[in-house]
Amino acid sequence: MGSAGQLHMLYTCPFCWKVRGLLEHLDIAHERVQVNPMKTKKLPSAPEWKKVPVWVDSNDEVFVDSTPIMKHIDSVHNDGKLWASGDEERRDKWMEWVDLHMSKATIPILYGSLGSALKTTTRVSKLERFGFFSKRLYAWAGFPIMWGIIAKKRVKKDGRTPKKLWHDLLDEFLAEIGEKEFFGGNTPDLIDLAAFGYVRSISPYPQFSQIEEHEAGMKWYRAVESTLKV
Ligand SMILES: N[C@@H](CCC(=O)N[C@@H](CS)C(=O)NCC(=O)O)C(=O)O
Repeated sequence: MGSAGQLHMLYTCPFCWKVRGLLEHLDIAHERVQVNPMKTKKLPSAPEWKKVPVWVDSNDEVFVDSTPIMKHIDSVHNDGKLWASGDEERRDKWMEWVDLHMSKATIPILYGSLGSALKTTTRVSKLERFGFFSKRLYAWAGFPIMWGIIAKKRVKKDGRTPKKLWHDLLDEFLAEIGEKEFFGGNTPDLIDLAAFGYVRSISPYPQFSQIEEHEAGMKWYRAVESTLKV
């Protein structure tokens, strides 16, 4: 089977993890282009859109923004079955909830304390395809910026520890799932895969153990993971 398209991505970007999970769940052959974090101006969607993920399909058509990309891939390659729902109001509300709350919770857990910010930036500088100089620049300049400027403000504003924040989010999400195994019922749908992508984006870091302590959350997470064809 030929490639369905190219995913232009950063390895550590949570929005890219959302799309990657979907592609793996549907077992869609594709190419991954790991971009240099300092060169998002060179993306096929630039200059209008300088963010990853960017999806370029086999006809060279360009799609941007992770949730619209997921809906597009599901509709073209899966008859829209993961987005179809008997209760569109519930679906739309929770997709918005996932994108609003889970996306904001990744920075606090990764960069919210001096120690974790240092661990994360060291790991990011190894995982991403930086250039020779930008790798070194990021490794020492990235962490005070992420920790001192961005993460500290967010943690303070929220008031909870990053771990408590994640456990609360998982509680809320699982309460909505109720007795079923997934948000989508007996099988994951696009909401499960989006939420899964945000959680999975923490998995390359030692801080993931704080999320692993949420037993019910991990049960759901591992269940979604077991549907991926990787
Ligand atoms: N709403 C977008 C957000 C994407 C996003 O913010 N990506 C970050 C990386 S995690 C990025 O590319 N930032 C580069 C920039 O803003 O110049 C999505 O869901 O795809």
